[in-house]
Amino acid sequence: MTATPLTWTELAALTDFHIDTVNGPTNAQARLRLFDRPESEVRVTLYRDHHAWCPYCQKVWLWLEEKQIPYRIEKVTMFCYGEKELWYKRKVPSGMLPALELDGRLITESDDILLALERVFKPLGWSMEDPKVLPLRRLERLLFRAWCSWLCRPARLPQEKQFYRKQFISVVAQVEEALASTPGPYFLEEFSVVDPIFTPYVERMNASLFYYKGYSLREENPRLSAWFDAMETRSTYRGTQSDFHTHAHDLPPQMGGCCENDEPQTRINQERVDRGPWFGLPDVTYAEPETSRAEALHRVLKHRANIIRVNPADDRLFEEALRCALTHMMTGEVCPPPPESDVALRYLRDRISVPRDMSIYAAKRLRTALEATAALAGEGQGIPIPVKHRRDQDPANFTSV
Ligand SMILES: N[C@@H](CCC(=O)N[C@@H](CS)C(=O)NCC(=O)O)C(=O)O
Repeated sequence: MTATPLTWTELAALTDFHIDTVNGPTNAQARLRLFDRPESEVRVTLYRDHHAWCPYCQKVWLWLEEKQIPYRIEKVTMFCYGEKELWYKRKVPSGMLPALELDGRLITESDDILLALERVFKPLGWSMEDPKVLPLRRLERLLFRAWCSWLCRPARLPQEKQFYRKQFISVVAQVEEALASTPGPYFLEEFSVVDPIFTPYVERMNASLFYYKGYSLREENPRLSAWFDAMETRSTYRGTQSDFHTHAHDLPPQMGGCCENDEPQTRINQERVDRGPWFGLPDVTYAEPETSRAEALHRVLKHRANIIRVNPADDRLFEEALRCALTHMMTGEVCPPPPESDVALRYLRDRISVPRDMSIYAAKRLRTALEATAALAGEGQGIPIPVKHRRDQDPANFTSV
């Protein structure tokens, strides 16, 4: 059945999605986290990036959420997507993130931040300096360097290509061994600081190697797979978790470029991450929450004026096309968009950022609806996503209006 697009008022009536950003589950929108304690108990301010792309910020963010330490969040722009705020450059002249204030004392460097936090609020399981933790921290850095080499170093000779791949896989084997050495799914006997230390880059490795190398870290390594599954049982991780599309396109400017190989599997994976279907990708395995469509709709409604304004298409054309996509997402009915709105719909499809905008399943629902609706208008793709910078994601366009 084909439908005419619902009005904004009719759409708004289809969602009652709400989360308590302050006391509810971990979420990317919060500016204050209290965990049901009085605001007077806040001793910590975390400075992290607007888009939740910075891996070192994610590590500290997860630690604070796991320990339920009341804290404030101040968001800062990364060089790759906009102008660094002057007030932040005065505080941290290098502009580097994360930074944290603890009782008014400024600390930079994520490891120093965690050390300072655990001195005041007690360790998360084991101390960063515990003899059990130190070798695992070194292993994480070893894995990080092997990943950087494989992902970012242009390999021309066939031996070079194999060398970086093999080097990475041999470090992954050590990670598998470390995970196998304890009875549970985590790095130590229980969930601990080691898990947030591994999380940010292992998540980015899973996404980037799938997209640029045709290699599925999560599916090819049983212990890491069980570790990801265990992490996904935690609302803290779910609140910070990103998806393949976001990382595949946020990493190139941050890493100085990502080198894709010419394996057929890489092409297949790229097609899937960019054009769907997004359900079933190994970026998430927990069951989809019933609220994912309502969440996606709620988030679009909140930012709809800016979403329409920043889209390169004519505002009226895109406004109607967007209502068609949302109508389809909420009712399942086919809702043909205006002619020539395919490019505009795909422009938005390619710029949903997880978890900044919405959670992973909400984003899959929205991408799916945008693509299905765009396909009714044509095959035009959106303006390509830049690889040297992401100024197309400048938060100034969303915070100043
Ligand atoms: N060793 C530092 C590394 C921090 C770092 O590299 N931060 C990057 C983001 S991931 C940064 O702030 N770059 C400046 C920018 O992108 O604006 C730490 O552990 O905190």
